[in-house]
Amino acid sequence: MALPFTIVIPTYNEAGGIERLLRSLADLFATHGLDGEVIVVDDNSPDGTGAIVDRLAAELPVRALHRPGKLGLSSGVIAGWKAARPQSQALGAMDADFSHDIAALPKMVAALESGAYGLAVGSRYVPGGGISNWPKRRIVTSRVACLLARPLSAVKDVTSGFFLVKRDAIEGVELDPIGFKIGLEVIAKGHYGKAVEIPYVFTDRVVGESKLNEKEIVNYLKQLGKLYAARLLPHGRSA
Ligand SMILES: Nc1nc2c(ncn2[C@@H]2O[C@H](COP(=O)(O)OP(=O)(O)O)[C@@H](O)[C@H]2O)c(=O)[nH]1
Ligand SMILES: [Mg+2]
Repeated sequence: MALPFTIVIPTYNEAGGIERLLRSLADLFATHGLDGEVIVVDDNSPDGTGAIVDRLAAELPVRALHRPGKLGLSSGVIAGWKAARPQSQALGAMDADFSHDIAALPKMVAALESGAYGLAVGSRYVPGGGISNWPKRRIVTSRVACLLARPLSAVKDVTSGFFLVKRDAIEGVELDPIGFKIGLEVIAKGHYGKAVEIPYVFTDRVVGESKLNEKEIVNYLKQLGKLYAARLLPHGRSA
């Protein structure tokens, strides 16, 4: 039997592509016999993304969670997981802009289903993975970001926003809702046993705009500081 899972897509101004993505996911679930639920967490996008998802909820395995304003990517994913249907045994995240190749998703589900892994990470940085059209500046930023987190995990693509984790691996784990990198929180703090990286080629968005800005880079450094402090300071203390 297929492993029931919930995948959360945080959105802010993704009206240009969200319908195509949700239809593609529904087709993928049907083709591969996946028992997936999609929750779109929309932060009152001025471009009407939330209303598009509400309309599609009548015909696709998707529902929208509406928040009153732009509250951040990671906190959106966590809010979506809290709203996941009870039968979902795995929780995941992906972006709304087609950067994450949905063809990797059935492999991620299969990895968890096999029982060998508690976490499957869509990865740009293992053989077969890559980045197709990012500007050099973004590639360097991403590489440095991963390097800075190296001591925290053996996972190569530690800043990936595309992953699926067993629900019980993060139950009771305090995930910091700061910034963009919810994947790093899960990778650094989850009790998932073994992780596997599933290669995919990241493709930069062709519709809409990136929401990554300097503030999110500072948030990432703060997040790293907290994770290192939690590892290095005596038990029970944090920075
Ligand atoms: N709900 C919500 N989603 C967000 C927020 N910031 C970014 N996102 C979504 O998070 C995903 C990744 O953002 P994106 O701008 O593509 O970042 P990039 O790929 O690093 O350039 C997209 O689906 C965005 O719409 C936010 O504050 N709230
Ligand atoms: Mg993007």
